[in-house]
Amino acid sequence: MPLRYLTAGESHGPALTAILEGLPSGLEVSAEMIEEQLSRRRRGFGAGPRMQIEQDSVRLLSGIMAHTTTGAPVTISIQNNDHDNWAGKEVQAFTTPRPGHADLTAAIKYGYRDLRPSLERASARETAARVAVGAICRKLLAQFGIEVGGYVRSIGDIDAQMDGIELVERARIAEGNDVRVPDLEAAQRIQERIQQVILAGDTLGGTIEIFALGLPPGLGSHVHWDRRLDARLGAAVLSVQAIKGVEIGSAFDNAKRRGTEVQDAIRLEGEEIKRLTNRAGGLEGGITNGNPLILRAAMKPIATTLTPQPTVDLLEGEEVSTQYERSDFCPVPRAVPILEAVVAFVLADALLEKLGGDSLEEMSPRFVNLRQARLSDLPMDGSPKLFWPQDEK
Ligand code: EPS
Repeated sequence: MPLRYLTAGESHGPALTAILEGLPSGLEVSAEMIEEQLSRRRRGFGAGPRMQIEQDSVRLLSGIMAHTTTGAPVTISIQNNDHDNWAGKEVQAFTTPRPGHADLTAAIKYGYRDLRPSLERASARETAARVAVGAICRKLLAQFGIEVGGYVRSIGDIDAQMDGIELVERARIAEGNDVRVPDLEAAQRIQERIQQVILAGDTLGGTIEIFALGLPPGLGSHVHWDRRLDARLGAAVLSVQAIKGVEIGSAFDNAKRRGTEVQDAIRLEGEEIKRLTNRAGGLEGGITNGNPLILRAAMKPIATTLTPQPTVDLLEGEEVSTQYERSDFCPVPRAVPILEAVVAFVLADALLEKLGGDSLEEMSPRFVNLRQARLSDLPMDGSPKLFWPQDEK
């Protein structure tokens, strides 16, 4: 893995920190471009009150000199403004785990005597650090003409209708409304539905579509499980809080059809090898094929509901109802930039793996010379071969 990152920080602690290591030198990075992505993450109908408190101002503490990466690890620090409301205050014991949250499982694992440490680190506040990391990865990808975008496909039982709308256009329309839905009629109904659910003291999940354009063919690998790009993308997407499902291309619909109905036929246009459809979502055998990458993620309705749910008070040892912890009601629109960020990280990693290079200067000519899906790049010798000679048994 050429590129890696770590995040640290508690939801109500002083700050979040991310360290991104493995970037080439020569990439221009600014706190402002990271803050731009962070402000996208704060915006979305169905967010909780905390988003009005957080400003997400970024400090870049290492790895950047004269606004340019040096190749050394980049440290990003994001202050938690809400920390001032917690610092020095006694916090009530929290002993009633929410079903569906890490409250109980993390306490079983780590032996906490109060459940707060579970939620402090499991909290989706942490995703601010990932969006910051992703902002830098996006910048790296953009140097090679690669763009990552996304939008909400459905919330609750309401689906957006977007047939015939190009991916970039979907993302543009989605960014223009507070639920990030590329269908304005559905967006309106979704806002109303979220409002109803908030009033009912409940939460809503949904599905999100992420795409990447401009990817060269040949990223990832078929040779081993942990090199397959679909596996790496799947792991990254499933690592995001409340994401419980992932699909590459039309995987679940393909699973209902016959083999001859779902493949993307290989055709020639001059010497260019073209695909007429993209049901595979841009990946074949764990490797990019040059078509747009398309993946979908399912986000569950989050566990923190105003309406009490059945649980156990671990202090009293009796069945009780959950107590409300301040939270979001429908974080699905806000998850779009988060998923874009984790996908951008995996793609930047795969690109660096392909190109090598410690500097952008080294990477650029290598990118231009990458093998493409065209006949002249794929000479075949046409002769028979003895792949497993008898004497080598
Ligand atoms: C979260 C609960 C809420 C959210 C938080 C994630 O925190 P609080 O209880 O402090 O209001 O606001 O998300 C963020 C702070 C953020 O930046 O996204 C949770 O339980 O995951």
